[in-house]
Formats: sequence, C-alpha cells, structure tokens
Amino acid sequence: MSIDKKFIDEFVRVTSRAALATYHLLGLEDKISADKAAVDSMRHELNKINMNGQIVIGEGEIDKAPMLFIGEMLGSMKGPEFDIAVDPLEGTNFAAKNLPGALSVIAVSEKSNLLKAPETYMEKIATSQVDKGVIDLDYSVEKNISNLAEFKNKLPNQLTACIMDRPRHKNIIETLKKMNVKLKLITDGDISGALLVSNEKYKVDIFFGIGGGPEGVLAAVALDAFNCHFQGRFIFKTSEDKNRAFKMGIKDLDKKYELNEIISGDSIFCATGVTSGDLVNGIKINKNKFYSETFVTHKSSGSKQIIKLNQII
Ligand code: VTB
Repeated sequence: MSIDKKFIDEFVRVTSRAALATYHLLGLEDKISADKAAVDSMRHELNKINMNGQIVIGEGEIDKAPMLFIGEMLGSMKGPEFDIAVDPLEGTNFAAKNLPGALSVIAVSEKSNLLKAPETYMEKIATSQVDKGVIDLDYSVEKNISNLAEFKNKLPNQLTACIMDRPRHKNIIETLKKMNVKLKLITDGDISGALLVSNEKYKVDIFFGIGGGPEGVLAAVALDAFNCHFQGRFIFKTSEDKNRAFKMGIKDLDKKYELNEIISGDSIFCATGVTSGDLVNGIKINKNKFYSETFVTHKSSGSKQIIKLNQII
C-alpha cells in the first residue's frame, strides 16, 4: 500500500494555511499566540481531509495540550489510516522575533509506521547517503569527520557541519574547529538544519547534535525520501520522562534508532515557510491572495519538490 499522490496537495494546504495563520503574528514577541494560531488552523484543515488520521507527534499529551495532542483522531474518518506528526510552528522564536527560518511542518505515514517520539531531547546525526559503517552516532566526532572526508574524497576543511549553537555542544564544536571543519551554527530550527544534508546546494555535509526528539522524527521522514543517513537516540533526564516514554511503548531507553526504525513504508512530508529561510521562502501577501512555498517529499513517487502556491486568503 502507498499513500495516494492526491494527499500531497491536501497536506500542502494544511501547512500553507497554518503558515498564513502565523504570518499575522510575526514579530510580536508572542510565541504562544503564534503557535496557537498555527495549531488551530492545522487542526481545522486536517479535519477536512478524508482520512482516519491519528496524531503520533503533536503538541503533547491530552492533559497538557488542548488540541493536536498525541492520540487525537483527525479527518472525516472516511479514508485511509494515517499516522501524523506535526510541528505547526517550528521555530517559535523565529516567528516571535520575525527572523528567518520559521516553518509549519507535517509528516504523514501509513498507520503504525512512524515512531512515537516523546517530548524529550534527541541526539542526532545526518548526512547524505553513505556506505554502511561510515557514519555512526556511536563514533567520536573525529572518526565521523575523517570517515566522511574519506568517503567524499575531500579534506575535513572542505566539509561543513551544521549544529545548534548551544553550550551543550561545546565539545563537538571545539573538535570541529580543531579539525578545521566549517561550521554552520544555527540558533534554532533543527528540522531545517538536518534537511540541509539532503542536497549539495545547501553546502552542508553533516548535521550533528542534540535537539528536540519530535523534530528529529519529523526530519527523518523527509531524509528517508532522499535516501539520506540519519540516526537518533532519545535523551531522558528525569524518571518522569523515562516513565512517560515507557508508557508510549519505548522499551529500550538507550536505543539508537536507525532511519528505518523511525519511519517505514510510504510517507509525505511538508514544510511551508512562515518566514524565509534556507529551505523555502516565507508567506507573502498581495491583496486577497497569499503566496507560499512548501518543501515536499513523497517517498513512493520519488517526488521531492518546492510547491509554490498563490491562494485566496
Ligand atoms: C529544539 C530544536 C527545535 O527548539 O527542540 C529547540 O529541535 C529547543 O532546544 O528546532 P533548546 O531547549 O536547546 O532551545 C527548536 O530550535 C525550535 O525552536
């Protein structure tokens, strides 16, 4: 079974409308309202689709999130069964400050094919397609960089690594500097950061570091369509985190997830630009119409494209 191509347009509509909903709140330094606008819009649009959709990654658990909570059923309940992961506003800081890189993101798989990621951090590594054993989350930074350089027939100083600029990454960043690897230090938005390895035009060879677990799973769906390499491992700090993950079905808390254990089968990924960034441009409004750009992948058809739309508001 695969996901019918017709659903691409439907999910692009969902993320482009959510991006539009947030557009009006850009630069107001109000992360909560900007996120809420995207969530409300996304839920409204998802419910119009002829599907049995279930949120597996959303705004949190039912007691914490009034909508798009994990387990929530969406759609007309007539149609195929999907697992749905959403990040209605990825980069809430970007939106609140009207900075580049805010996105509205959704990933959809056939039922039971998407990893349910708890709201915790994830250690991640992503590159373009490499031979087995070249890159591994368990290797040192040095080993990954020298292996990648050898694989790409380059020197370490000809490689670029993308990583979130956080104190927790001090050691990785120091090592990369010592090896003369070029850095692309991002302040937020590690879905986009990870996706930069999907095409040479972005000039990023490797993505490293610890960011949100849900964001890791969302990025993995698109990276799977590009046949990229991705591994992730959740990081649980408190016993409460661990219990919650256990209840969600994660038995081995230290497990290193390979891409095919995060997403299997067919999938659709859509990320619409709220503000312009590395992947796509942001929403533009002209009279009664809005223009949107959406980064889209559909695994089974091999479709990978930026869908540009002019829609009536
Ligand atoms: C991460 C990253 C996201 O927020 O979740 C980050 O994956 C939070 O990490 O893309 P910190 O606690 O270190 O800020 C984002 O950057 C979304 O803004």
